[in-house]
Amino acid sequence: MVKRSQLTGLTGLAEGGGSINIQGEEQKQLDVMTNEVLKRALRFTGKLGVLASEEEDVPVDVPSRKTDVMFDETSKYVAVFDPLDGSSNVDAGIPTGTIFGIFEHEEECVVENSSDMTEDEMKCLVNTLKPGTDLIASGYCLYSSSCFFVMTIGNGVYGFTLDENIGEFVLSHPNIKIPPTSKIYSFNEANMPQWDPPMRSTVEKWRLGTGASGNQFSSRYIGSMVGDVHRTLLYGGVFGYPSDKKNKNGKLRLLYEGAPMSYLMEQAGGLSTTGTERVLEIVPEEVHQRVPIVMGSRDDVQEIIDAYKNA
Ligand code: FBP
Repeated sequence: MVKRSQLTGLTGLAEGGGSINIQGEEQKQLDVMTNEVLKRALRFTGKLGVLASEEEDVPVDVPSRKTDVMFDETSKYVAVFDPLDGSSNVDAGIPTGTIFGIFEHEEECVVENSSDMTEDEMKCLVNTLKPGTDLIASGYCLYSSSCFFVMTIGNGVYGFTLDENIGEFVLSHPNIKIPPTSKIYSFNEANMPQWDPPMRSTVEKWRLGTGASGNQFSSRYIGSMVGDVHRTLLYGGVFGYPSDKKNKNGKLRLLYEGAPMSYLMEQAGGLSTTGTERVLEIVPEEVHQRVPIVMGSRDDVQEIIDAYKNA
């Protein structure tokens, strides 16, 4: 759909710009369509209890019907996803992607329901607001020069490339390990003057080659998290959207962007921090909460952590 969007008129804003998601963002047609496709595909598995998406206001209960072909009484899961990350770039043909995370679904989760939500809605929420350390799988699909599928089920990170001739994702990057140090940083530098001093001073040192590794860093930034994380995993580097005076919690969403990508990064031997906290240990309070993120090559991210500690 993404590749043919220019030909099928699936470009531009949904409902001519009238469709706004709970975060106040104008939804692209492709945001809405990709969300629908993922919801249907996941529901069809018969294994899903709840799903939470960037494009859904609240977590959605997915009661699978006994008639569902693959209905399965036993193992149930919770899926959290960003159906089309970087969608602000999609009409210009710049890489975008889908990010997902999978948790166990606790059918019998106990809820103190002090809100006006129904019992079921509350159960959905409780089943969804879990820290990244509870993830059992995560990954992304990158829609770019090639279509890449990169995932972990907690035993290393594996990358596949779509072979459109056979319609299969073929293992092309077994056991991805991110280099411990690097020469690439990837941030929206326009926000740099607003960054916390430890963050700003470390990146300034990297520019001058006076940081801990002595490496002279270069800058790469696509503006699509999936694209920037994919390059960072393969080449090494530090990507992020740190806290700044304007956005105390940065821009990226913890549940379906930060945690799934941090799980991948740690499984590949990298680190992911807010500057002061391990992203995977943060327990979400809201489905769409944002979190400052700095992730990538272990020694370089550690330099940021140390800068915050010393500050
Ligand atoms: P969505 O497109 O899913 O809302 O994601 C947010 C995002 O586009 C990330 O992919 C990217 O890293 C970041 O925002 C870019 O933000 P900015 O344009 O402020 O640099």
